[in-house]
Amino acid sequence: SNWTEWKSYEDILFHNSGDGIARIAINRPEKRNAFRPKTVCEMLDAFNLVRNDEKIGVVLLTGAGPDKKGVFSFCSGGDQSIRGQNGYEDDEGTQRLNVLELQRLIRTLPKVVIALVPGFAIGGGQVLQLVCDLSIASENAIFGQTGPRVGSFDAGFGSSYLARLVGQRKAREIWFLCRKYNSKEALEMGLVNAITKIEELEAEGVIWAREILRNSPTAIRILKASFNAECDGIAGIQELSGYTTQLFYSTDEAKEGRDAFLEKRPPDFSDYGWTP
Ligand code: 2NE
Repeated sequence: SNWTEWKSYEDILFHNSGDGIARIAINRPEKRNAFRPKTVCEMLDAFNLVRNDEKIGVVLLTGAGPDKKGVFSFCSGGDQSIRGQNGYEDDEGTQRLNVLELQRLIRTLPKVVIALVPGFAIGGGQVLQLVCDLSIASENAIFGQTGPRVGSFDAGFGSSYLARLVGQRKAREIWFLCRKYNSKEALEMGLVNAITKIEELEAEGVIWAREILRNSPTAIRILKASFNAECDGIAGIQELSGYTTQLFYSTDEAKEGRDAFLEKRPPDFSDYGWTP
């Protein structure tokens, strides 16, 4: 792809392919792409720009690299060096756990988010790849949770949604033992969709993105909402039902209701049947 920089940030790279794909890369390779509140704020900003751009249908979320030693990472979770009493400390001294907002934004984004995992996906970084719609890993990728070892946990999507993907037994193993898993194991347990050579990871992501972009945006958007609805309770149903409201607004039947109100007359729905 012919990537051009969309917006310049400190902790992330943000590019646009010009043909429907955005690329967001966490860019702290010397810290295995651990995130601090600023990193997350920048990702929230980039994802919001993507959300509002009608030309973008697919986002590739990845980790920049390698570091000076040649090690690639997707993300190693929260930056433990700035972890405080109530979260992760930002430059103003406020403690935040804003990665939870990012998880929700990725899930409710009405576009497809593909994680490209070029190396470590650990802790909150594993959860970020988990909440993406699809995930492609390089052969060297390593997955795992560390919470119970470092005094943390993600009992939201990080556990419940993990269990939906890999089953209750495996999810409990992953969290209780804090082991690491290679990409083959991740594929076998349903944590990722595919494995590629690291040199081909981005190209493979672009191939998947282009295949998706050939399809109907509305169909994909509603399917994503329906996959979410099954897990996300009333918030999930709200997302799905909101899209049906949008579609309904385009019908003459719905327009009759609006027009009758504006014209201060009773609505006449007699032209519209009770479809079987
Ligand atoms: C990722 C892993 C397994 C890589 O191991 P290795 O041996 O390849 O690298 P190393 O030497 O551990 O790390 C390289 C540099 O990156 C820093 C390290 O401190 C080290 O720095 P220097 O010694 O070179 O100065 N680094 C790596 N991960 C970091 C992190 N998360 N925060 C700050 N610095 C980090 C290995 O590095 C590892 O296990 N990392 C920690 C993984 C972890 O425990 N993450 C936090 C889980 S909790 C969480 O993410 C979370 C949550 O549970 C709930 C809500 C929100 C977040």
